[in-house]
Amino acid sequence: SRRPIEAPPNATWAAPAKATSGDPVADLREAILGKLAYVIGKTPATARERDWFAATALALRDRIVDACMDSSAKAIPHKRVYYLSLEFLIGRLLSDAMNNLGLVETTRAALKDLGVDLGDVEAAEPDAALGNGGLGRLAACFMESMASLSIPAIGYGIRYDHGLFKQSLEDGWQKEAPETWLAEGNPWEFARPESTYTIGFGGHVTMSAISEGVIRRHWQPAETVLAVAHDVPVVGWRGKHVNTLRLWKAEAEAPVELARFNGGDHVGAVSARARAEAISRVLYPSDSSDAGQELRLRQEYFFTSASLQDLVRRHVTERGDLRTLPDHAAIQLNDTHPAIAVPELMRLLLEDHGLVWEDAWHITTNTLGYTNHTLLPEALETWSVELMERLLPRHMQIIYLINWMHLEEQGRHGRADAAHLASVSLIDESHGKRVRMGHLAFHGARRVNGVSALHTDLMRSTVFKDLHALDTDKIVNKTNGITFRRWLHNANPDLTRLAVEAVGARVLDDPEALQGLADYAGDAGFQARYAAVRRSRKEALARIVTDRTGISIDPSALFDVQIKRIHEYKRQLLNVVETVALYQAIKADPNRDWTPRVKIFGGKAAPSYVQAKLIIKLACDVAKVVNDDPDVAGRLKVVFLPNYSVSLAEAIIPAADLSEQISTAGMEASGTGNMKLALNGALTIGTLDGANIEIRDHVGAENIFIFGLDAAGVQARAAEPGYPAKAIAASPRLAAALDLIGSGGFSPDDRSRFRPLVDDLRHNDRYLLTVDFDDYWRVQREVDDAWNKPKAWWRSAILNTARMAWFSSDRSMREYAEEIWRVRVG
Ligand code: B1H
Repeated sequence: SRRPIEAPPNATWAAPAKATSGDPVADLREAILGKLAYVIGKTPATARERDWFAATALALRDRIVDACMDSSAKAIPHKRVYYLSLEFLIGRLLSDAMNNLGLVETTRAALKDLGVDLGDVEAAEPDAALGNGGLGRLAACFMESMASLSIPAIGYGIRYDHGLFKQSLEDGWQKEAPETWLAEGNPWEFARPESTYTIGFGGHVTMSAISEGVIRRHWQPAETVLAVAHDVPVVGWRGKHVNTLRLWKAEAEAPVELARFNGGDHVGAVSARARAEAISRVLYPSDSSDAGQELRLRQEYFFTSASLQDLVRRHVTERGDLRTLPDHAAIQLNDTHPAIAVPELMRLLLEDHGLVWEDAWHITTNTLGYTNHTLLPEALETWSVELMERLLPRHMQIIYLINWMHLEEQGRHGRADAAHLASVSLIDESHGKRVRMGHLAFHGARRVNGVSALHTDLMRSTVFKDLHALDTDKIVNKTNGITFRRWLHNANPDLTRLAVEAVGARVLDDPEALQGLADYAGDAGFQARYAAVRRSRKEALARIVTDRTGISIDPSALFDVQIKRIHEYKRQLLNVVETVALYQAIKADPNRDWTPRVKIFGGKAAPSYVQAKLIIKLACDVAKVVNDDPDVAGRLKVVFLPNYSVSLAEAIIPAADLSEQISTAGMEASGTGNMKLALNGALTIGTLDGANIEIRDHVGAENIFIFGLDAAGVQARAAEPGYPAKAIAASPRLAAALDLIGSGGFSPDDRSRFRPLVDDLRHNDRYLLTVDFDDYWRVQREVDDAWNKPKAWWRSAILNTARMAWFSSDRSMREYAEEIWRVRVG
């Protein structure tokens, strides 16, 4: 059933450049065999699935290179987008590459000739998990969309040896193990040692007078590290355009200090190497929280400096004069992680290229764009001035100078009052001196964007209020999107085939064609086929669940899914408490016609996030009790699927009936899982937060389940003292569920285990779980009733698929291209 969709044949599309036999299957088969023998060094008899994967990837990479040579043979593009991101959560690339090259069926047949199953080969590809969650996955979707829209772009990031940790559950407790995606190499990448840059750290700044009154400053770093480029080609839809994801690997200038080695210090001789290579060793596993350590700042500066040096060099080679950089380059900062780009670009222009300050500042502020992804105070990056002075002394000087001019400017506009200056200053002096990276990026960028309409409004009215007032055109909204090639065509080929049959193959090129499905929403025959697709995906997921957890689930039950990083603001705990209340209700009234449900959770907690790990443990402990209780058998099951990842998401999303998007209003900047689930026809139960609001506007209020306080309501209620106690007192159902959890009802081996969670809800409840609980319960029961009216349910599901077209990341990228980057599409 993973028979993907082949787009209509196109004569010039993905044709191999080399001499061919005229039989595409035979050509690809021979190419794969050639890679297996001459690159991998194996025969079909000795090859493992992983070897077949590598051989297949290498054969397809050749086709991408052919397409690439075609597109780069074209003239130098007028303008390029440079997307700087500390994270690219790519997942697997094989099905993306095959699908975009139109070679899914060809590859399947070629492998079949060799006695190999394509599905097994796909499963042998490790996920490239170079990101934590939504922010990193967004960068991956944007890269795919830019390639598909033929927007010339280079993504810049870090080639982490170890991506996001592997999660296992030991008796319900999260355990982390290192992720090792590169253990057997990466067949997609090209190492480019000729593109290596030197990155400095520490040291001091010297001055020289170049003429009377003109002083130049020069940074003399104490330590240098090399950044070596590794390129992964990103092929767009129908193989028409190929972009590059350039990931930097850190290497030492001298791999061994021979003098030390010869002196007998064999370990010390390689210690500088270990220190250098540590920079690209491992992804920080924090999502929506500030990592804060020195190594993190080293990572941020390392990849930002390498990327800017690379693009400046390219510009000088192609155009000669750096003054035209804004005409030919748009640099997008994915959150503040690359915000050091502001002083670094200034430094390169001033020191390496001899420009004067005014020109350098003009170039910088007309080239950079900054995307904000969160307003949570604990996630807003700041770096202590002390650390910055030690690690990046020249940058700290430049930041001080930028800030001095910025604050002077306020004075000229009659805004020299201390409160205003403190609010717009790039330096926070309220608890030690710290550089506000959000303010720095804001001030250094031509455009600043939020990632959903609500989030952008909140940027204007809260964190960036005073900066916004200085230039009300600077903040723009760019609601997130997802690439339909991965999240519909590849993840759900059966649903895609159904859509193609209903509205035509045009839907593969233009998601707006999905709107045509609305005509079939009430059609009994179409509903039956749509439901059958869902059923088959649920059966497949049920097998995965049994495989990985030993729990058996019934595919005819409602699959209620919450998959995302574990975070208090995302309120997995609200879902678990509701599960407990439902469990109690079923036990109290077992003969009612309860709607059978399977609650499915997936997600990782940051390793140091104690509360989040306890929430996972609670979900697992509740699962154990509920799944073993014959009183609720056939009506309620609870599953926590370990090691949630992009590839697991691809299996879960097509099988979901209900999508949980229940964050405290105002706290989830956008969400993108919400879009993937709704596109695949899961109905959303959610708050008026992030992009949920726009999803409601598109799918229609009658096709989504909205509950709880809105962002304004949250602000107002959070200001009322004692709100949790009041809410609990007003809700016997909530009180009973909390009592059972808090008294050890799910942890007989340690009755006080969950007291910290329950006590926090009773006395603190920063995320207003207690306040939203009753409304959540009420709407969940509406979901139960709706599930029992299948005609209306499937109508809503089909309308969700039909009306999610706008959430394609192609739309997002077109908007960025027009309004931020001013670059031509196509
Ligand atoms: C998002 C992050 C994030 N917002 C810090 N912020 C990180 C912050 O390693 N760190 O320190 C890592 C990630 N991630 C997410 O971005 C938002 O929470 C989502 O709502 C949004 O959909 C996504 C993409 O815009």
